[in-house]
Amino acid sequence: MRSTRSHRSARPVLAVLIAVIAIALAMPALGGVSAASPQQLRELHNYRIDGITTKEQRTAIERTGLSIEGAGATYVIARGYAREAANVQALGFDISPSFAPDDFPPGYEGYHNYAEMNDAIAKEVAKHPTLVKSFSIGKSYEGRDIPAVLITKDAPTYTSGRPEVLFDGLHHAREHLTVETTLYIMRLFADGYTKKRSIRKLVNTRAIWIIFDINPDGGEYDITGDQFHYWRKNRQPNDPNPNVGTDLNRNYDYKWGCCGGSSGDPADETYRGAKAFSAPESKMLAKFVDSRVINGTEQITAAISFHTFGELVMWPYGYTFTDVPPDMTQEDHDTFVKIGQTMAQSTCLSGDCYYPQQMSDLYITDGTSVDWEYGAHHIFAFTIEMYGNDFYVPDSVIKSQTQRMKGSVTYLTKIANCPYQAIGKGC
Ligand code: 0X9
Ligand code: ZN
Repeated sequence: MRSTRSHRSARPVLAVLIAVIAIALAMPALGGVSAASPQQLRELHNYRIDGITTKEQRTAIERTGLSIEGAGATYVIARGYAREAANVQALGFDISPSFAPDDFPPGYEGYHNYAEMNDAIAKEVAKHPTLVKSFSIGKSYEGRDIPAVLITKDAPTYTSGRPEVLFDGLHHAREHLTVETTLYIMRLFADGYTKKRSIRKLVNTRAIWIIFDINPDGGEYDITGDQFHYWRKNRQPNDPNPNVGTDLNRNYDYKWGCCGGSSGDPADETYRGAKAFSAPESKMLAKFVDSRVINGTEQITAAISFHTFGELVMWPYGYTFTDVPPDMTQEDHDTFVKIGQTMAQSTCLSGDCYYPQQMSDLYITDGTSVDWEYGAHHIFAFTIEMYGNDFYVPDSVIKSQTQRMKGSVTYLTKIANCPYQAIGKGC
C-alpha cells in the first residue's frame, strides 16, 4: 500500500495560489485552526479518510499526491501535505487529521498518552452511562479534541441547577502527572458513587466538570522520540519567528501581559501569545467556562487547575503582589485563604504537607487561567502544584500522589454550594 513520493510536477504560479487559498479555507475542518500557517504548509501530516471502500476511491486519493500508508475496511490512513489534504476534501471525501500514537518510556508506562486517556474516559462512560457524559470542548491547534466529562447523577440530561466545579490538567505539556490526576478524579466520583455515601451525595447534588488535558499537542510532542522534551507550551507556530508554542497559562484574557509576569518573545517559555486567547486551547477552556453563565450567573463556583511541581496550593492573584487589590473583596480573599489552608492540610503524607500561599508569593504571572476564572467570573479558583522534584516522576508514584488530592477535591466540591461557608458566612 505504500507509494513513492518521487515524481512531482512543477505547478504554475496561479495553481499554487489557488491551492493555498483552498488550504486556508479547508484548514478549520482539517486542523481546527483558522488558517494554515506557512510552517503547517511545509510539514507532512497524517490523515484519516473515512468511507473508503473501493480501489477507484483509493486511486483518486493517491492522485491528489497524498500517500496511502494503510487501509481498513472503510477507511485509509494517508500521509502528505496540507494542500494535498485540501484537494482530497475538495473531492468530497471525509478527511480528518490522524495522529500516530506516541508512548511513555520504561518506568513511565503507567502514564496515559492521549489515545490511552481517551480510552480510559470512554471506558468510564461505558461503565457509568447515567453518571458520566463525555464531550469535547473544542480542538487543539493541531486538531486534537480536548476531552471533558460532566459527572452528576443524571449527566446525559443535566442542563443546570446544581453548584458546579471544574478541574483541569496539563496546561503545561511536561506536567503529565496532572492528566493522571484528572483521570483519578473521574474515577473517584464515578466509581465511588456506589461504594461511598459521601461521594454519592456529592455526585447527586453537584455538577463536576473535568477537562483532562488542555494541551494535548504539547503533551504528545513531549513524549515523541526516545527522550522527554521538557516541553511546556502548546505547539502553535509563531511565524515568521521559528520558535514554536504559546504558554497557555499566560494567554488568558485577564490582565494579559500586564505586569511583567509573561514574555513577549516567542523564544521564551512563558511566551504569552500574540494576543489574549490567541491559543485555541486556552480560548476553548474560556469558551466552556463562559458557556456555564446561565441567566447571567456563572454556574461554576470553584475550580482547581493542576500543575507540577512544588507541592503548593495557591489562590489569586498572580498578577500583583497585593493581597487584596481593587478587583478582589476582603471577604473573597479571606475565603480563598481559608479554603487554601484547608486543602493544603488535607494533603499531608508522612508529615509532608502542601504549602498554602497566594500565587504571586511564588512569582508574578499574568494571563493565567486562575486569575481569569476569578477575575472574569468570580470563581474560587486555585492552582495546585503537585508532587515532584522534576516533571518526570516515575509511574510508581501515580497512585499515592493522585490519591493525595482527594481531600482537596472533595472539600472544594462540597463547599461549592457556597464557598463563603469556609469563613462561617452564608451566600
Ligand atoms: O508558572 C506557572 O504557570 C505555574 N507554575 S509551573 O511550574 N507549573 O509552570 C504557576 C502558576 C501560578 N501562578 C503563580 N505562581 N504566580
Ligand atoms: Zn504548570
